[in-house]
Amino acid sequence: MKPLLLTGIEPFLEHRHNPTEQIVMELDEETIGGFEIISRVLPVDYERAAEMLIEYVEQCEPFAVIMLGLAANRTKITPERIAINVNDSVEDNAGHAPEDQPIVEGGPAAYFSTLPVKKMTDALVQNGIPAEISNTAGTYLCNNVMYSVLYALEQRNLSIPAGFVHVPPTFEMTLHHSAHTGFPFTSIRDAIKIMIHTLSDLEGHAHDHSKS
Ligand code: PCA
Repeated sequence: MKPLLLTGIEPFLEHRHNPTEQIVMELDEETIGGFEIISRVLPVDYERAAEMLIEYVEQCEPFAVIMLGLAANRTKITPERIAINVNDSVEDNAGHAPEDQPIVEGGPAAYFSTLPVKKMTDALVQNGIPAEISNTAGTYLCNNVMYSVLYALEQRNLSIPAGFVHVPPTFEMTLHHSAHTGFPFTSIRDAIKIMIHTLSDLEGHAHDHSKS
């Protein structure tokens, strides 16, 4: 079966939970849309996250990579269209707070997601889940890992679809942040499954021996 690498991220800043961590662990080793889900959780650490992610890609040679992260101020599921070559943020969990730093010195200004973001968004809306494409993944860790993996895939000449999806906070999280709007956890999890299904009819991959 075709492996699909699904990553979540650990809690950060004032957030005591990161729903993406629980979602990916719940979906680990499940079969969804003909894919075997391989889940990993990334640290909120500029020096380790991208490196770990690229290592996971090399280890499991996935058909596709879907990275998930929390965007606490968003009210929809937002597949990211683009990642930019900048780290500029508040502190990560290790205390790094980069200002205006390139992720890759001399690297391209940006990479487009190679996931079918429009199709994913449309599928969510058709299933009654609020979703829209986002045109900025920010300049914090999520943008960093998305840019880094797309750069690494290009360097290695690998045409593995990869991209990032930000999810809104859950109901439970909004108990502590009344300004935010929460999503039921199960709806976020369903949304991830729906998006994975949209990858089923993408071109076969070298590691897919089950299809001609
Ligand atoms: N969201 C943050 C970092 C970790 C996460 O889940 C971001 O959007 O960069």
